[in-house]
Amino acid sequence: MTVNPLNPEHFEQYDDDVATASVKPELQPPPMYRVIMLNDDYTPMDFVVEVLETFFAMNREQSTQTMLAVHHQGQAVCGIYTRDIAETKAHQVIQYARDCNHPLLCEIEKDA
Ligand code: TYC
Repeated sequence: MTVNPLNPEHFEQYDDDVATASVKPELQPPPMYRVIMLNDDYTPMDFVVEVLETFFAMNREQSTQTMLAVHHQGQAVCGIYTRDIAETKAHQVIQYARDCNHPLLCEIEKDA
């Protein structure tokens, strides 16, 4: 960035003959990703509720409502995270479901 000596945020310190400017770093919040759970005809409802409680820290009420939203609408957002965390959660859910012989799937998409 350009240092503007008239901008009070660009605070100047003088050390003998040398002027240095300390400026706030310009940080952007990281892009966020939704983890989306998909409906299927075979995964038992109580298994989906257990998954939502285990991987998305939902209580029984939240996980039941989310499971029913997926069941009736085809999909629902179960959490919004930074990219690495969203990818990890989606992989963990798919692997756990696979280990339990259920076809449950999750995907991720960039948040608006
Ligand atoms: N549709 C499934 C059933 O009738 C239940 C289900 C809900 C499956 C949500 C997947 O993400 C899901 N057993």
